[in-house]
Amino acid sequence: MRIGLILGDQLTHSLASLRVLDPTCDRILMAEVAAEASYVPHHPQKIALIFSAMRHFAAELRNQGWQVDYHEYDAQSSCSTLLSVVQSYATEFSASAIITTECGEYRLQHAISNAWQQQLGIPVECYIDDRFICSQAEFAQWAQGRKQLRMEYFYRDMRRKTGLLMQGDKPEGGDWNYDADNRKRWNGDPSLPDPIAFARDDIDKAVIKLVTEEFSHHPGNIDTFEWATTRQQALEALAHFVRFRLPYFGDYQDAMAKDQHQLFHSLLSPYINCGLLLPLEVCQAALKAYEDNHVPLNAAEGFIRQIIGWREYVRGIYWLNMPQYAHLNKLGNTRDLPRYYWDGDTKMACMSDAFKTTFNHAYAHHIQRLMVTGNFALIAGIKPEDVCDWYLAVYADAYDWVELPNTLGMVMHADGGYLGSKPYAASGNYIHKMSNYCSGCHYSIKTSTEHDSCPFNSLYWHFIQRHKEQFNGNPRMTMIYRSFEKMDSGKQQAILNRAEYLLSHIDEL
Ligand code: FAD
Ligand code: DLZ
Ligand code: SF4
Repeated sequence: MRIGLILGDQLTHSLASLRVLDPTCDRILMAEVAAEASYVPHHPQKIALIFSAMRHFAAELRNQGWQVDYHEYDAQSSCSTLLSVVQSYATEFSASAIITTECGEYRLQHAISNAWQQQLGIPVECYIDDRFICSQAEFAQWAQGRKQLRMEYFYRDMRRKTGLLMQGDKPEGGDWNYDADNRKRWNGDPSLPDPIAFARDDIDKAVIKLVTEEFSHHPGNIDTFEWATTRQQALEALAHFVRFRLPYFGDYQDAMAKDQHQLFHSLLSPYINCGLLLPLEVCQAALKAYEDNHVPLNAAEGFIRQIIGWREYVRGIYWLNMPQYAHLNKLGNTRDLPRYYWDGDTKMACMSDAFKTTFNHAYAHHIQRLMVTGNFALIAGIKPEDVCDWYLAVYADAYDWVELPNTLGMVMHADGGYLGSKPYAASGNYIHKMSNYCSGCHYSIKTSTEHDSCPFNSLYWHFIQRHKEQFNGNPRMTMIYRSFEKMDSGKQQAILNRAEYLLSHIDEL
């Protein structure tokens, strides 16, 4: 008898390890444990989503005839780690081997591959997670010998590999990427569809009660829990997105609006990441909508690019570079994460709105993460490890393999430009152009040096000046340095003084 361990982000019926196991003689083990639920203060909604989806998945497996052992969360349990639960069941059933699928976190994968076999005294087999389109080995091969890794070229290979939006060997419509068409500001038109809602069953209710009792000290509200917790519901969320939001996804992908956290985004990442939906089936649904003339090419392409492009690319980078990647800090940042990242209380309207959706929904869309909270952390010089811990804790879709490269690489540029060629630093003008935040803000977007000037405006130039040595030679940044040099020296100094003041009062903004 073998034990198949299924983790909280492996809730897929076609999972590699499930294909190897035999329901007539093997057993499945799933476990809610304190070590996984508490190593960062995960948002209560993230824990509730994972626990409830795990319990529903276990019930589905039982219905299919599997023997499932399920360890429910118990703060008093002597089994507080995955290893201790596996140890206890392996002993109870005299298991001959443990069967696993590659997991999403270096920390756990390293322990499973390198220590568990010795600790358990039985073989531990680990199968490749083929829910991903590009395996770790394939990515390593793609990266080998390249001077620079760039998502765009990787993405084109994934288009060729999957055949998605391809006409023979040519991209549909003639171009690979329609990103230039995806930069509209949203002014209320088209109107937003109603969000999808799900009925809560007994499993959901029991989990929400448990999480309320055990994890209310973690940041975030549980009362506003709206996530799907079964594959069936996740499929409904996919269909709802494709029907109502995907048509405008491309146009408004970069837009932001106060109190509108979803806009035309899918909110599917938590389901794709925990296994309720497969990345390829999500892309195929978008492709079909394009083929049926329901959505334009820039919407289908933009959406598919995020999944077979960015999602697979960051995963490749993660596994190629761990564990040292997690400790990179190539800009030498030393500042602590400001208080408002945890309590949401700031006078900056854009940041306040991003925190509000984060705590209420365990979600913020990509541009809020990248250009608001991320941009601020970058230009204020916050320690990358603190920023990464925050993103890992507060979002329902956050798993180390995807959160870390996005935060440390894309946002914080702490890998020195390995993942992306240029830091995504911006002044308040970018936020003003893409949102309606600034008109209702305590700070003035129009100025940089006054006592009420937008903090982004001076911090941006402080960042640019502070890292002149690193970025001066970057051809994509030449224009930026020129425009600073063109300012008269009095203005330059006033901007830098204002930034210094803000940095020394950073918790008060
Ligand atoms: P949509 O805008 O509808 O996009 C569709 C899908 O594309 C997403 O569901 C997701 O699967 C994929 N996708 C889009 N962008 C990315 C990307 N950059 N990397 C990987 N997949 C992408 N995404 C996570 O899944 N988990 C994380 O922990 C995470 N942390 C992030 C941290 C920072 C600092 C930043 C800037 C981005 C992070 N992202 C993360 C990427 C992205 O912001 C989210 O995938 C997206 O906001 C999820 O919302 P959605 O499903 O509505 O996405
Ligand atoms: C995120 C998470 C949480 C909060 N809790 C559990 C858990 O109790 N049991 C479990 O198997 N998985 C959990 N997860 C997902 C894990 O973090 C995930 O298994 C690792 O990141 C490895 O991929
Ligand atoms: Fe954000 Fe500055 Fe606009 Fe205020 S003025 S909302 S701080 S960009």
